[in-house]
Amino acid sequence: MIELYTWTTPNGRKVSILLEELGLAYNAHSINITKDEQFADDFLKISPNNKIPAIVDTDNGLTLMESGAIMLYLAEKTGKLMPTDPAKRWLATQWLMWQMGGLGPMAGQTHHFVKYNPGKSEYAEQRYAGETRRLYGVLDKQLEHSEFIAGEYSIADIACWPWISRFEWQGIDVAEFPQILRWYKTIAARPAVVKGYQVPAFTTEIPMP
Ligand SMILES: N[C@@H](CCC(=O)N[C@@H](CS)C(=O)NCC(=O)O)C(=O)O
Repeated sequence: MIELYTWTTPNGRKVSILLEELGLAYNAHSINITKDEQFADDFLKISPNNKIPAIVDTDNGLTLMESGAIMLYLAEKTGKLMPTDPAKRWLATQWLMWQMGGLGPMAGQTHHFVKYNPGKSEYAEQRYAGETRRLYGVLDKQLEHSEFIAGEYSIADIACWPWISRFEWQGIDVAEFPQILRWYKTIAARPAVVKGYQVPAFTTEIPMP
């Protein structure tokens, strides 16, 4: 059984969507980061960086933070959603790292400055919104050649998709990125994505461009 500690954010949804796709049994525990629950002592034992998501695998007692590490772990545990062909496997790993080091942090800063603190720093708003837009262009180009990011549907897609689902917060018109639009809608229609999006609580329907 997987104990998932999460909140309704892109990083949290990456893991709940993956768990739904894998069909693994799990319990979702709310860590409400708007009420500082991520700083509670009990949670820090699981997630020393005081951020969601984190998991405990009760099959073996393993505790993990960092969504990218959690995704790799769950894919390896089940042998699913990570290509077995070495070249494709590394392609999926490359794009997972691209999400972890690029799309997630840049889009996250765009949310911070553009959505939640508009007018505080014009430089930061332009810097992060511009970088997020550039990353959309990079992803759109990758999707020109294949249906999914690494050819077949994988954890790379599941890592990126919840960040793209915040396109409204990022001031992005997804129609400007036709390959992302196609890819986004295909993934949004998957039953596991529809279900995993609403963990640990219903917020809104999946935004549709
Ligand atoms: N690199 C981490 C980032 C996790 C992260 O930034 N989580 C946010 C929510 S999406 C959080 O818990 N924020 C609470 C805080 O910063 O205090 C991961 O991918 O798991």
